[in-house]
Amino acid sequence: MSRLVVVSNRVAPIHEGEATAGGLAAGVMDALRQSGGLWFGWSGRTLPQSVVPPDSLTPGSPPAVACSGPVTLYTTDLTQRDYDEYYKGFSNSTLWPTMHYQISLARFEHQDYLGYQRVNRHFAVSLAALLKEDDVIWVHDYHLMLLATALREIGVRNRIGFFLHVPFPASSVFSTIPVHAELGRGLATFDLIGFQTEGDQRAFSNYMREELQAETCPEGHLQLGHRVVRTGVYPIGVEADPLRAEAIRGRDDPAICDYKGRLDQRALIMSVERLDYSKGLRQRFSAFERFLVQCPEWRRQVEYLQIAPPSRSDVEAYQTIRRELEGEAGRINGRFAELDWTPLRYLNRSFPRDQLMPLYALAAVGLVTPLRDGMNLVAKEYVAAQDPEDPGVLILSQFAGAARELDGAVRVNPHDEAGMAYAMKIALQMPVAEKRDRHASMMRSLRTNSLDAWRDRFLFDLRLAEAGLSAAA
Ligand code: GDG
Repeated sequence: MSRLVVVSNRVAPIHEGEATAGGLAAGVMDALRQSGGLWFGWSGRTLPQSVVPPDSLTPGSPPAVACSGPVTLYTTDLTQRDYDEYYKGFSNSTLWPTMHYQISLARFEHQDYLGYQRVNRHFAVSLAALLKEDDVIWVHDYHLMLLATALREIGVRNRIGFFLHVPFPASSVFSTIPVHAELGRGLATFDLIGFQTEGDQRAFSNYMREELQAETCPEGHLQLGHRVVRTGVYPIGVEADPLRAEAIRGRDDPAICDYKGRLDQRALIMSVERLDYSKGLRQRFSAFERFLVQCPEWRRQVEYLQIAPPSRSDVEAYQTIRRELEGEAGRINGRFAELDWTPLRYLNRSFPRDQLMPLYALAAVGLVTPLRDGMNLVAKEYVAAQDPEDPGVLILSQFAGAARELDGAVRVNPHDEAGMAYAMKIALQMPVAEKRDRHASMMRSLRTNSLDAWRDRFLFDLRLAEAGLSAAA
């Protein structure tokens, strides 16, 4: 079997149990541990410009190596300028907001795009030095849309697949990016492009037809010039049984026992995510406030725990949302708290995974209400961690990719604060028999769309795809 080579912006922390607050790292590391292989990405270090050759291309420079069981990690450094232009600039200030329909937050600077092209080329050159002839290359996410083009330009002939973890937006939204056509053609250079949902796949096909004049071939693939562009839907999953086992093990953790004692029979509503404007925290805080106003009988009976580790904190939009949430949390607690009750516990830090799972299991309600989300692994982890005999209720945004599969969730529109407040009431009052039915149905879907299934189905299709050796027209 050919070796698997995974490429993503960052590689996960090497040691098991180290907190990673990102879905890609969690999913890819678990998937790679099973199959073994090589994982290449940025080390997280930035070097001052002065120690790096002028355009930061360092062909042949050996990247650092580390091993974690069957997974070998190779990393490369970036310069401060690479970081500012490629990562903070084009990836996280142009692409991320646009892919999540937040075009009013998107900023485009041509210089940033040049940095994005440069780092994609830098990744290609460093990676090429590590490749064997029959390696299968699996590239992850929006930071690396130009990587296949860059690899083909330097003569790499291996199969190259791409998986987009975030949504692919409507054509009219994606085309607001001034260089959208180069990105579209860059994506079309991969031998297989994987999406989280059929909606994302459809949006991409529409974009390719409307903006790049691609055509649909009789077999259903897209044709762009002479290239056949293959796409597929591969919803990322979780491994349910280990998560439940972790939830059970963690029940005896002193911190968890202590917290359970302090909850004192109150129902726990819980949310976890990176502090990101796409996750709908502001709307959720307002919905919780509405719930407390409209259901005074639940005051003192409930606590809302929001875990939100800071993310991308040097991007302005993230500083703004953080300030707003701190203000809102203080205001809501100021309005409703009693001497012996704080309604909203807002924690700006990450938790080790072995504490997160028992906390999920403790929560009567898992509140997952992103404005847009490629999939949302927290929703799936919450379901997996529950006791099947007495499960909690998942409240889930209709705009999370996971909503396609998790039909037992109470579905909400995250822009409808009154609707979310009502959903909290319904969830807290739900009879146990209904909770069990809903949970069982969601567990069936978790088992069908497991993490292993995600990896195996993508790689099966990629191995079948022919390596297209020319760049897209
Ligand atoms: C992207 C897409 C897609 C969070 N806080 C802590 C912590 N986490 C872990 C969660 C979960 C992961 O991070 C978050 O994954 P999500 O899927 O919810 O969201 P993104 O980070 O935005 O991920 C997303 C995903 O990629 C995979 O394709 O689903 O749509 O945006 O695993 O548990 N983990 C620990 N401490 C924390 O405080 N240990």
